[in-house]
Amino acid sequence: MAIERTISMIKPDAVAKNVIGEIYARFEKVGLKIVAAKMLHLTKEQAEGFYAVHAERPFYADLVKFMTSGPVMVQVLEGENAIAANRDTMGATNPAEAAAGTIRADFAESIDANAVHGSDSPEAAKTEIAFFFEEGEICPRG
Ligand code: IDP
Repeated sequence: MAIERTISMIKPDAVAKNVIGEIYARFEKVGLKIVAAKMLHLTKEQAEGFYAVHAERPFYADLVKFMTSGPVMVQVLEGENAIAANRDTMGATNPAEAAAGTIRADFAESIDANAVHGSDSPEAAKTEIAFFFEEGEICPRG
């Protein structure tokens, strides 16, 4: 099995709900290790850049507004098949369709305020990690 790194972001709705620790516990339970983390309040430019792939989608403006509405907690997760393991732990984009016991089923409000982001491919993980972290800010834990 491949050891991978991926980006996880706890979105403004979940930070406001004060469930950062509960969400971290879900990662730890499936063997994902947090190897870097920072809290930040995204600027409009950062949110637009991070979600540039969705720029043509009808929900883009609302997504940027939501993502800048409060602080987010961003972390690099490391572990076996980390990208898929994180996506499985998050659950489906729409919390109404998310499997029981997933982060979105338990903490998300709606398809736009859906608690967490996770990279969806190795290419996205690489780009998103570089978007938030310098290599020297990541601490491999073995
Ligand atoms: P993902 O976060 O599960 O990877 P994506 O399709 O990449 O889902 O969409 C990125 C984010 O855009 C979602 O997490 C959600 O916040 C928002 N989004 C996606 N589809 C819709 C929609 O149909 N309406 C409103 N917001 C949406």
